[in-house]
Amino acid sequence: MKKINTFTLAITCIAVFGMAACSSEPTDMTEAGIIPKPVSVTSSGETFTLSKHTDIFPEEGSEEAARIGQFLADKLNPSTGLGLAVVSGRGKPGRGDILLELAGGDVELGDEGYELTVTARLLKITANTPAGLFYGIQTVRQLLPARVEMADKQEGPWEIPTGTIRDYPVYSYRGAMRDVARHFFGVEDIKTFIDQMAAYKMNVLHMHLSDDQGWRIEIKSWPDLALHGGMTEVGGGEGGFYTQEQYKDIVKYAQDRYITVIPEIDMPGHTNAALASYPELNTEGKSPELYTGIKVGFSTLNTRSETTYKFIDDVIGELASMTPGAYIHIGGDESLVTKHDDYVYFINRVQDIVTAHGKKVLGWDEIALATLKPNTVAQYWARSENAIKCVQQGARVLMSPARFAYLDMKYDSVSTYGLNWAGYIEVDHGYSWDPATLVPEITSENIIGIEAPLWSETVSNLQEAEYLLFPRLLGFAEIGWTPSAMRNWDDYKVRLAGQGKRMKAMGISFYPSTLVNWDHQE
Ligand code: TNX
Repeated sequence: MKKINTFTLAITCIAVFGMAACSSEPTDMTEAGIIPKPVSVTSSGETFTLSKHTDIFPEEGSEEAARIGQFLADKLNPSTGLGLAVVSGRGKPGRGDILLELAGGDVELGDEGYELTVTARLLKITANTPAGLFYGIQTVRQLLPARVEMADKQEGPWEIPTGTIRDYPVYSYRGAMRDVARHFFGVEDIKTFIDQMAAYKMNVLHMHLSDDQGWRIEIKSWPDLALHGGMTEVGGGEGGFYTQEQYKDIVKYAQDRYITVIPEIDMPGHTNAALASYPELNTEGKSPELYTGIKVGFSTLNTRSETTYKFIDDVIGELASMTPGAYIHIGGDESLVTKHDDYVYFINRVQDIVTAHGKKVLGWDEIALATLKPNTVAQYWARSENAIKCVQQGARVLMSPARFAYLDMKYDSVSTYGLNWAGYIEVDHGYSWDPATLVPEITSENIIGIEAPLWSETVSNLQEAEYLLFPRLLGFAEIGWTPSAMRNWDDYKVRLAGQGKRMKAMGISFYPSTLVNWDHQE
């Protein structure tokens, strides 16, 4: 029945207006299938159309709004071919234009929210902050046909259903982690991922920069960390590292997309690459060989040597100077060969070092064994008793429960890549949990947000990584953004199906879970 109606409509359209004016695109904004699901969507049943006359008007006097306007133009121009331009400070928006307004004062929208008002005449995004405008733009992308995401020119029309969206996130920390230590991923791969995160309104990229198998960031005062410690990876490949210039480029690229990079140096365990590079960091004063296997828990820095703390002070100092964000991640997981007292002493001293460099500490949940500073955050991955201990000390928690949020777990027993020590995580399982109720003792006031880590023991290139990342990342983005009362799998799986053609258009090699009725048609 629906098909016949659409067909009849199309015929009528062609007869009355000619092809260009008509299409079967939905004009109901509530059916756009946006991920993360917005807080409220009200449809008004008309259509706004982008044309070659469309201009983008950013808030006058705001360079950042102008930059966001340009970001939108650069996203839409290749596929639409419309040559949208940003027209700072000239004239008034007219029919078919886009307005980016920094208003302030709408308390409900907060620091990251936006209101999108689309009429047949005008598309307007209002926000208190540039970040809010940026997220509004990501929503606009999803209101356009999926082919807008293609890199080359596509056929129009470029229509958007009219209505109003008011939208803001539940959590201020919506993160993903990339392990570039087990297998190295170059700058371009990471930038691609940053763009993908931004499309789904995620705002923190945690970079796991060192582990037993590799040290991936140039440290000028200890050059062999990268030069020697970075020269291999799991399986014995050539590894690699980021020069400080390259790392700063990643940080800036992320910052331009409202994503904060949090660097992690994992210690005192997971340090074989550092130990192999400098004998004086070892308890025995002797360096081990580089390591290319995937065992964990066998290495430790010498926690009772001042050389170790000089080393950490130098490393954290160089990292802090390249880190605009508030946090440095100190790892702290699986230090199985570090004695308990040594571990506690070490974590306490490293917290002081990080604080002295003006940053706050993030660490895996084991750090709860130490005396946490009030602004330290523990990342819950394995043991709820650790996370509870952290909350009891007045610190807060970042939720990354391995059995739901680990992107390196296989989807099922026949998955091509991944591990399964925390179980299989099919797309529905990864989506269907609530950070605020998972551990009864940890409530939303204790939680800064959610992060989904991708450990890279089993993946060594972009396509392999994307197989594990997508489509699950979209679910984690939604858990971080959308109120849990508005989320359920049956509704989500239909929206996710619609994202299939978008991910395809963006060039993402996602895992086509059979739980989702993928909609590849455009
Ligand atoms: C546990 S999660 C680890 C990592 C491994 C991961 C593999 C965590 C803090 N430690 O070293 O890569 O499992 O899933």
